[in-house]
Formats: sequence, structure tokens, C-alpha cells
Amino acid sequence: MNPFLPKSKSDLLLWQVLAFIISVLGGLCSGSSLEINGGDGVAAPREFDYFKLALQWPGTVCPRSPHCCSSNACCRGSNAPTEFTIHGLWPDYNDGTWPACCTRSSFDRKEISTLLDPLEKYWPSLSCGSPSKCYGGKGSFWGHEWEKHGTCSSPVVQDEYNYFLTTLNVYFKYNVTRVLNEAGYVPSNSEKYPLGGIVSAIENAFHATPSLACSNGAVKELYLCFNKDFKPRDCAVRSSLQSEIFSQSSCPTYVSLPVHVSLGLEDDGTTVAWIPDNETL
Ligand code: U2P
Repeated sequence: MNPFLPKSKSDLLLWQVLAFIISVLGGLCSGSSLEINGGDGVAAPREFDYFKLALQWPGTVCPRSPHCCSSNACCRGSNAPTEFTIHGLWPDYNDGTWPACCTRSSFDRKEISTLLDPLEKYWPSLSCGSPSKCYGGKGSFWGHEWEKHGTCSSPVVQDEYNYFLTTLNVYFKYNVTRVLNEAGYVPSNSEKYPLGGIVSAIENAFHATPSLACSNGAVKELYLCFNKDFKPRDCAVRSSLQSEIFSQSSCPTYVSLPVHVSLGLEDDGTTVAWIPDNETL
């Protein structure tokens, strides 16, 4: 006889109550916000600690973006971006990890229809690649940033429109390209600049320490960090693996800030292959 079968009416009632509790708990879990950890640590379903505004330098990113398509701003010829552009506004934890894909609110381009002009200009995709979506498939660059990071920005940023608007406003208020130009750090294919000088220029302007990421000695990304009220704060974090405060950087002591050359037309007059948008990588 199967020991798991109910033997009496009261057993049957008990089974029904248990089944009900299990189904309610299951429903709650699948409907609650999902928080996965982008770092190496274990998932930690809690509110983020601070924001990181990630900016990309087209002069470094574009040459590593081998194809052209209509969505790749590197290929806009003389209209290609020459300033730091936005990568994303990322909610982060103080231990160096971050939450990702926190709700199932999927990207809706209509929500940001009034912001498309500034977004195209200051938050363009610098590749033809379609980043992976949180729950499978591939999506647009903006869709990826909203679904992966924007959905974790609650309670400070509540919806998609506000995520993009807030990011643009912070980007305009803390104009890194202008600060660096004024300090003499102008795009150049021959100069190398002291990393410490670039960091100091930003510190003097915004009273907080940024962090940078490089590729082959060229500045690829620059990060500005903010408290939840968008007051600047240092980007250095306390690692969960090391006890001391540290600032991650892949940059050497002297870095370059390469001039962007549009991918549409190479220096030698040859053109880079254009691929149709439906063949994005
Ligand atoms: O650094 C590689 C990618 O990891 C994600 N990242 C990194 C640092 C951080 O503080 N938060 C964060 O999310 C970024 O992923 P993406 O948004 O590009 O998918 C970053 O590019």
C-alpha cells in the first residue's frame, strides 16, 4: 500500500490544505522580483547601494566594433559621436557586485518616444550586436540596459521612462568630456595622458573619484558614481573577497584617448562591410 495516499477523510483534508499552501507559495515566488547577481557572489535579493553611470569612449570602442549597420552609431560618418556616450545607469552594491534583471518589465520603445532624439545622440549603440535579454533572446541596447539594470533601480527610479530621463539628466549635469577637454585631455592618436591627471580633473570638478576601464592602454569606459539622491560619491568599493577598499581599473599609468574615425569609411578610403539590421550579431 502506498504510504503517501490519504487513509481517511481527515488525512485527505490535510493533504488538500498542504497542496493549497504549496500552490500559494509557488505563486508568490514566481510573481516576486527576481534578483540575480552579476558578480561572482551569491544572489542577494536586496535594494542596491548606489548608482554607477557607465560612459563609453567611441574612439576606443568603435575600432573594436567590426561591422556597420543602421543601429551602429560608429558608422554615422561625420555625425558619429566624438564625446563620451552613455553605456548605462547601473545600480550597484558596495561589495562590488550588482543586481540584474529584477522584474519582468520588458522594454517598450513607445514609453520613451519623446526621448528618442537625445537617446540616439547621447546613448547610441556602438555596435551591431544585439545584447541578450534577461529572459532569453536578443534585444536592443536600450532594451538590454532597461531590463538588466533599470528594473533594479527601484525605489529611486520607478519606470522605464524615468530610467532613461534620469540617466540623460545625470549625464548632462556631469559632463565628463567637457571637464577633460578643459583640463587639456583632448582626443589624440599620439598623446598619452597620466591616468592620475584624468582622475584628478574629474575629482576637482565633481568632488568624487571616478573609475576607468581601458583596452590596450586606451580609455574604453569611465564610471561616475552617485548616492541614491544623485550626489556624486567615490566609485571605489569594498570587495567581498578582499577586506580593503579598492578601485578596479584595467588602465596603465599613462592612457590614450583615441580620436574616433568613422567606421563607415576607413583612412585608406575603403569601406567597412554593412550588414542588414536583421542580421545583427
Ligand atoms: O563589465 C562587464 C559588464 O558587466 C556589467 N557590469 C559591470 C560593472 C557593474 O558595476 N555593473 C554591471 O552591470 C555590465 O554589463 P552590461 O550592462 O554591459 O550588460 C558590463 O558591461
